[in-house]
Amino acid sequence: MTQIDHVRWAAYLQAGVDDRQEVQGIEKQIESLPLDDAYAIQAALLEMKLARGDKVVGAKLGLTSVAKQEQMNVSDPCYGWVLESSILDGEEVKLDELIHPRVEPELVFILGEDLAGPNVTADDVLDATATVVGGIEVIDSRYEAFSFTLPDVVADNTSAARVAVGTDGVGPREVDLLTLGCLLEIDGQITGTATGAALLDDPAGCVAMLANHLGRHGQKLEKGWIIPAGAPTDARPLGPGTVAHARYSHLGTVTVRGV
Ligand code: OOG
Ligand code: MG
Repeated sequence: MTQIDHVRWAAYLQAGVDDRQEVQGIEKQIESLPLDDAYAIQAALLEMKLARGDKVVGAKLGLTSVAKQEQMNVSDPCYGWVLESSILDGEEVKLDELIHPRVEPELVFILGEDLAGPNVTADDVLDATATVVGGIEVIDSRYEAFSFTLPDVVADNTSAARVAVGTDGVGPREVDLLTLGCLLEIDGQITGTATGAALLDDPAGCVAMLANHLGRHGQKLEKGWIIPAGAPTDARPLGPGTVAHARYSHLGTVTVRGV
C-alpha cells in the first residue's frame, strides 16, 4: 500500500495556483509517484476546487500528439478535468492570474449524450457528439519551467488553466476530422500546423480513451460537456500583448490575447 498523502500534494499544487508560484516537481521529492497515486492527487485537487464552488464542465486529454509529447518529453497521453472557472469569456487572458501560461490549439468535442466506458469506440464518440468546435487551451503548469514527469502532470490536472471554446461548430460526421486542418499563429507568425490525425491518428479515438479511462474509475463523460482532445501542435508562451489565433478549416478562428 502506498504512503503517499494525496490531499497534502493536492494542497501543495493548489497553493501554486493561488500564489501564482512555480513549485518543484513531486517526483523530484519522493522516490516515485505511481500513476494511480497521481490520479488520486488529481481527484483530491478536483475536490478542493469543487469545495470552493467550482464546477466540472468537461474533461480533457493532454499529450495526444507527437508535437506535444516531444515538446514536453513525456510519451504518454493524460486525462484531466475542465472547470467552469477555466472557461474564457472573450479573448482576454489575465496574465496576473497565471504563472507562465502557454497557448495551444484544441479540437473540442461537445457531447450531446453521456458516454460511459468501458469499451467506448471512436464510432461511439461520433454518435454521442453534438458538435466539434475549435479552441485554444491556455496551459499553466504549476511546475518550475514546465518541467514534469507523466505522474507529475497528471497530479497537476494536466496543466489546465483556461480554455477558449469556438462557436463555429460542425457535426461530428459533417467533416473528416482526420484531415481537418489547424494552425497556430502567434503575433502574425505561424508556429505550427497540423491536421486532426495528429491526435493519435484519430481525435475521436482520443475521446474514446478518455471515456474508457473514466470508466475504470466509475465515472463517465456527460451530455453537454466540453472535451478538448489535446493539442495537435506544440504550445507557445502567452506574454503581455501576445495575440494568438488558432485557425481551423471548417471551424473558424479562435483568438486569445495576453493582458
Ligand atoms: C501538459 C498539458 C497537455 C495538451 O493538449 O497536450 C495538454 C502540458 O503540456 O503542460 O493539455
Ligand atoms: Mg491541451
